[in-house]
Amino acid sequence: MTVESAGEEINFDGLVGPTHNYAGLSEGNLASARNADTAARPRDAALQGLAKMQRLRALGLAQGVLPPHERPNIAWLRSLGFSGSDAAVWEQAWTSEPALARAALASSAMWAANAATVSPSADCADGRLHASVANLQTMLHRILEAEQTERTLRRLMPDDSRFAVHPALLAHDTLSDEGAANHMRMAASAGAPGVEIFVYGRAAGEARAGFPARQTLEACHALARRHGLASRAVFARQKAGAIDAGAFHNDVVAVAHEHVLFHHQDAFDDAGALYAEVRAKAKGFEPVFIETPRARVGLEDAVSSYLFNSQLVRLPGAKALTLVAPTEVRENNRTGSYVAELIAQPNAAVGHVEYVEVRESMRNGGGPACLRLRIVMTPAERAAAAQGFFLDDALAARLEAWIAKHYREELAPADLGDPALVDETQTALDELTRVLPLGSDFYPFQRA
Ligand code: SUG
Repeated sequence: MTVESAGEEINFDGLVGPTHNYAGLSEGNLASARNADTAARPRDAALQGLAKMQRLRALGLAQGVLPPHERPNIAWLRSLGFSGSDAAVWEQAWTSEPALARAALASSAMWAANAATVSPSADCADGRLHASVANLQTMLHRILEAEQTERTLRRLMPDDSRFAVHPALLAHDTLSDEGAANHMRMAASAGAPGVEIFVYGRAAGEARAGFPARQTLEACHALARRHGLASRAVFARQKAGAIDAGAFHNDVVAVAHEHVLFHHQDAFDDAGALYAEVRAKAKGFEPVFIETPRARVGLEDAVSSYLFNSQLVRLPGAKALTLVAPTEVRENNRTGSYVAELIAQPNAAVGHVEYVEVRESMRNGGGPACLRLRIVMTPAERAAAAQGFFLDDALAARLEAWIAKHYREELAPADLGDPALVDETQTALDELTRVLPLGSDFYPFQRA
């Protein structure tokens, strides 16, 4: 193995927060709308996420974990004029401004694919690993994540000589950015220099009917410039019909790893042009494009099963890639049989499937791939990163005990305004700052 190909992809999953609930906040996300105002199970949700992380570790992959954010977001509610004790702030907000209160409660930071866009050092002009926090400006509840996410990534990657953590782009419609959910990378191996594909739904100023297009071309350009990608960057437009069918992020209809891009026929406006540009820029590998025909799997089945929101990974020593798919794919006859056929082909690029259960997250439109942020690190970068974010059995056991101790079994719509939630979640998060290397001033309530 050459030095430059020694990098390893590490999945950093967002830990589901104690206020996981279904508030129907995301227009264009069909699962979020369908399950609005139903009861959520925060403890199960967090345990399902942790079990998925442990499963990938058991398969031989490196795994990290990112902390939930403080919710309800009391500091933000105070900035809107609510006052008194934290519990009083929450109670007043819930009764007088339910739309704002719901945004302040969302546990959406769990979908770490939206935390940032990450370029491995092998791709970046200055030889550092670059990460740009996403502004998530399309949805009110998500725009609140950027500041805390930046804090997290700086804790994880503290050494400026190796890591460049960029703050979010200005939160404006022109620079709308949803992070790695609209970014794919192809390379001979995870650590080798690659081609980075930025997928956008619209250019700034373009009028669009239908569901919101959350990523602009201008944001993609800015990220590629900041990261110093030069000619490694490729820009592809998402098909409007995919967005309107519920693919609010590209990772609902496409996923790439190493030399393989697996996507739905209706994912991109011009798949042919994308293939040609990737082929022209690919160094040291022959790209493999697996396009799923709409006649075989319609967009509706792709979106409801989350077939493409799978993780594509290479297990140690494996010749072919493995698809880590949600169990909903197996439960749908069309997607289940399609995957069975795909992996049975001779010399299949994707040769194995592992089904994982993340049902609570799926009910809000977050599959296995939404829950993770991929960061390729060289051995030296990994050594320079904060070690306490890497999952091992001891940390998993501590997190499991922490979840069991602090998380409610159920959060029904009628429970959400409960002022006791504030103290409960702050106590839990305060304890978490001693389980993960966050420090005693990580959360806003700790600094108040
Ligand atoms: O932004 N759902 C998230 C799901 C994000 C999935 N991420 C990726 N595709 N990478 C969203 O729409 C729903 C919250 C609610 O309705 O309670 C929500 O925010």
